[in-house]
Amino acid sequence: MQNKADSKGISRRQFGKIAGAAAAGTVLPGYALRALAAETADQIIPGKSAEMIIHNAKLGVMETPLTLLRQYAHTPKEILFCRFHYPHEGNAGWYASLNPPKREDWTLEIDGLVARPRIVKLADIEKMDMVKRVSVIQCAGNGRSFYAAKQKVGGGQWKNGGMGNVVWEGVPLRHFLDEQKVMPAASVRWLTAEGWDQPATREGSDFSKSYHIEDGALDNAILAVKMNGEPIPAAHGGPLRLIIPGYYGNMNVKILTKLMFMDHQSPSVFQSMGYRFPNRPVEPGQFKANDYTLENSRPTYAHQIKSVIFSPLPEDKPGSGAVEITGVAFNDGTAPITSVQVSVDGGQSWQAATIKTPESPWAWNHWSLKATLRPGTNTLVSLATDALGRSQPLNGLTRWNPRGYEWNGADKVVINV
Ligand SMILES: Nc1nc2c(c(=O)[nH]1)N[C@H]1C(S)=C(S)[C@@H](COP(=O)(O)O)O[C@H]1N2
Ligand SMILES: [Mo]
Repeated sequence: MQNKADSKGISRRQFGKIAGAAAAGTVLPGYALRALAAETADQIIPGKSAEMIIHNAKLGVMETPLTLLRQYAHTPKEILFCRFHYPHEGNAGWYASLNPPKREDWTLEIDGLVARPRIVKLADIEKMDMVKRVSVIQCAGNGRSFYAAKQKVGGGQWKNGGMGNVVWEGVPLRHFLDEQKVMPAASVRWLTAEGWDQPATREGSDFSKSYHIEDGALDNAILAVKMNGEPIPAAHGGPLRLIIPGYYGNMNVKILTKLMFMDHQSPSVFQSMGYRFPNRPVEPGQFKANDYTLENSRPTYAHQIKSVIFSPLPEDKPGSGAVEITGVAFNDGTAPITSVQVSVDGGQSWQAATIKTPESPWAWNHWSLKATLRPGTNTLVSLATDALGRSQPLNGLTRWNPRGYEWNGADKVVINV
């Protein structure tokens, strides 16, 4: 039997195992029972829309259907995609058992190669001057399912809904980076961020991520305390989250507890093995999911330029004739998006869309154009380019990689009229 995820996010094989064990009278961990019982996303993470697409109930991984995502300029917490890496057991359900300390007890530890390691209270961070960053948060695995046209890769089969456009507010990271000035600069090369969540087993790797201290993206990074004008919900990393605008989701450590200044990067598998992209193009079979080394690959840091068609979608069932095609485009924020070309005939002819000025360099660029749909099959394609000349591959499969990251192929929507 195929290990295919059903709507509950548990694979059929897993379901069989869990159900079989239950029948045999085995005591199941709480999270497994709940995963079995959970029908909809709101039962997994309270407050989430029941319409979310569940990729993994046990880990709280869920995607936003585009029909919901396209309705909001700023993605509300109820529908923002969610990704965690550890199941949390407990009688109250995994989300409740994630149970991070209360806001008033929250601290950030600053440690490593600093002259004065210290513990900063969240309350003190909140007294500092705040800045806003409107930025796209996107899982590096967003679009992974499209690689299946070459060869399916393991992991959540994300379509385009593993992203959102969010208003973050917090204290510039620079303030804390200046700490490193007290040590010989040459020895301090990496900043490592760690979250409150812990692996289920002692051998498990902590979710920690490292960044080059000199990395320019850190200049725009903030220690965020607000999301869309409210305290960040725990599911999205509250009360304190590192936000590096323009960087893939995994680099935006949630429920942040620790910043470490180091002369090496984190040994966590999430830094050394996971969330990496091969330095050279690879073909299925040639390079495997465990072949990654620090030398043959790089971390999934900056967003690749990308566009996504929001409307029309097949479920809109448009008729033939005039139609407005809309969508969004974004990149890593280091250069403006200069064009979005759109085709309704599978790429034979192209038209330029009108791009609305984005709210920030890292935010969605909304684009639209008027086109005509004909009876039969209409293959809509969108292709963004930025001021640095960076563009999306027409065929995203050329960037196939064994962990299925950084999909940014020209977006395609097939509409049968
Ligand atoms: N502490 C912690 N931070 C984390 C993760 C995690 O599992 N634990 N997952 C990362 C990944 S892979 C992604 S895509 C984003 C998801 O952010 P969201 O759940 O707020 O959408 O959080 C990142 N930060
Ligand atoms: Mo992710």
